[in-house]
Amino acid sequence: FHRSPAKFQPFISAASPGETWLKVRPLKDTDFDRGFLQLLSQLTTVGNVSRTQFLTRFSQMKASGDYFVTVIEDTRKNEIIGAASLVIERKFIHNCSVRGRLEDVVVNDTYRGKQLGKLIVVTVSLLAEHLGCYKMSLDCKDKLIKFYKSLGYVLLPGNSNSMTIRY
Ligand code: 16G
Repeated sequence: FHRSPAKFQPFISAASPGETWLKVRPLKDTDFDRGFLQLLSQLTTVGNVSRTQFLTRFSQMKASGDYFVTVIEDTRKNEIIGAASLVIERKFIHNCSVRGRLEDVVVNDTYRGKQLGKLIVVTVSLLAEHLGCYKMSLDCKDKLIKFYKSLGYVLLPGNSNSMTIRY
């Protein structure tokens, strides 16, 4: 009886991401030199962000205490190959609760098939839960709905239409 090997993906976690040379960890200053911004440019426009601009923005994020940027590093190549951010939004509602937003999820497209997208989204989602978020939300392209559904995210028809105004 032949079964697809894809159904028998090994168990992976942030502590054990499937390959000894992959590391899941928080973003750090030196990731500017590990291609962090080049990775983000696989998601959308990054622009010409200088080292100083990167460091200033990152230190603002850290000072606020509400940004948790998680990355996957390929330690063989000294390169960032995956990233996802949790942004905490403070509320009055739900007993002054906090809401999580999953942002800027990207995995280098040459690392497909290693379940790294799942790994980084699950890692950041667990972090949101751990930090007391009452819900976690995201915006994504149509083609990624299936992926996020497989990780437990749901579309709420009629209830939570995402709307945008661009400047
Ligand atoms: C996607 C991202 C969002 C990112 C945006 C950039 C996820 C879950 N969603 O919606 O975080 O900021 O793309 O696209 O990663 P934009 O440049 O059109 O705003």
